[in-house]
Amino acid sequence: MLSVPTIADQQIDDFHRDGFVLLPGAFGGGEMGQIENWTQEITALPEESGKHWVFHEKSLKHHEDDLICRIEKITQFHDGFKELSNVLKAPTAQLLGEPADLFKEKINFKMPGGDGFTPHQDSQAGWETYASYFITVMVCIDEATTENGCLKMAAGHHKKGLMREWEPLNDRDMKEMNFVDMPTNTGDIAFFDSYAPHRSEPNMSGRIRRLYFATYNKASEGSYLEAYYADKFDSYPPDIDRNADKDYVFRV
Ligand SMILES: O=C(O)CCC(=O)C(=O)O
Repeated sequence: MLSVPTIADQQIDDFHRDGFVLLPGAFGGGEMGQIENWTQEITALPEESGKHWVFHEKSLKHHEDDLICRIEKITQFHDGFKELSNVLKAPTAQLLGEPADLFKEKINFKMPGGDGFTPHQDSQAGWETYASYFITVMVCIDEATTENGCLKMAAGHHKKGLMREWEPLNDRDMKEMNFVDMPTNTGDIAFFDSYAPHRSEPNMSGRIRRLYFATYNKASEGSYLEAYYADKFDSYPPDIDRNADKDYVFRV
């Protein structure tokens, strides 16, 4: 059984001031051993239509190499990740001020040669079609460093709200922003809101960087996980369900 992380009052204040907060060592070694095993299990499952969603990318180090970059829609197919996404609800509810409902979840693999993420606010990816506000919890599976592409956060700019939908941040948006590396160790967790600007660099090191992300909305606004993935299936399905004649564009 995983423990349920708790956010201290000072950390709640920090979250509201900065748009994000880091809880070092929220999960212990034994718990992270389990999460590591679960990650290996989900990675080893065959890619089948109608199951968890697997996405690939081409390595930036060796162009022919095919890398898994992301696995999404996991909890329905893995009891361990179901437990993890459940225990993260309580601390997220502390920040939301009410119960949390799971909206989406994924593991970003960022293997050696894996690409980074352009600066964005998560709600720019059309999330406000479903609910007004979201909090994402990041669980650090592998140590994330400057070298292997840890998250970089710009504190305080979440207060400006949503800048623009379906487009990442541009130079004008970022004029006043200072993106600072948020290196994390295995077992650290971080919470960030859907307006908190963030980015990350490609992983040109030799060390894998897997981070699990679970996103929640206020339960009073409804349950959207099924609707979100049904809509996303039409615009950006997992690789196994792609039509070779169609162009799929990752926008945010
Ligand atoms: O995995 C990362 O480095 C960043 C993830 C991210 O920003 C996202 O998935 O929206």
